[in-house]
Amino acid sequence: MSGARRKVAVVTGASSGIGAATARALADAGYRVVVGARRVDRLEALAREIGGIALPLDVTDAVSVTEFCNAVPERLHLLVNNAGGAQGLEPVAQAKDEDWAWMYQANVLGLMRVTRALLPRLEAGRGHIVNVTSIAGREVYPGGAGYTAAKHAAVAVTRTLRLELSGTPVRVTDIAPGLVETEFSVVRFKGDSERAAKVYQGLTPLTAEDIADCVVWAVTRPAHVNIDEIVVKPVAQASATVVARGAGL
Ligand code: 8X3
Repeated sequence: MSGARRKVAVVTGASSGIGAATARALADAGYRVVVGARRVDRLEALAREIGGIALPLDVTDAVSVTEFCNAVPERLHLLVNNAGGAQGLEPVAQAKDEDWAWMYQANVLGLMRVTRALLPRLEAGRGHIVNVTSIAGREVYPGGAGYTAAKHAAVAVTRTLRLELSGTPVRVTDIAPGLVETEFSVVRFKGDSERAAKVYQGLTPLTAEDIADCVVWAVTRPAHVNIDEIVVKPVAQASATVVARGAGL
């Protein structure tokens, strides 16, 4: 398809994991993809690979979001708010202000800022907003309060947006993954890859590509179909805390 006629997608947090896999899958599905993240070297390699556009983006920084959104092409059809993450697994009694502040910035304020800036273009393009939240937006677990509270907020923002966009053609989808093996836990445990690996031991976790599949499926339904939410977990995971490790699953 010629560049001019291809639909345009923005994917945030696209330098690795779910974001990068989603950018690849959308490019395969025919989208021209604008990828945003802090790690520009990785982003540029990805953009070269998929014939997309790499733009620096730190969703926790309002100025960076403005610069990013100003550089996004005027024609826009899809926004995938994927940037986010967890920091720490301390109980509330030992909660660290800086971890909580970062989680709210990355998972909630960042999502709001990018969405707010790109909404007029999405409305003009009869677009679609996909927010990658988490089962942590539906459940809680010990040590997870900062992250689960932020993801619950992201889910609330997503649901609110669907109400506010009623009567417009813009679709709003929430993709809520469980255990996906990416850099998520390495970031949560601040570089402790041994501790991070244990999170995925004794089961077959989801891959970033499994989530990208969900995104592509949701956005390729006919224009009158809104997939409100997809909750997706490994077969071995029944809930955030009930995980059948060592069951051969
Ligand atoms: C990640 C899922 O259960 O580790 O979003 O919080 S969980």
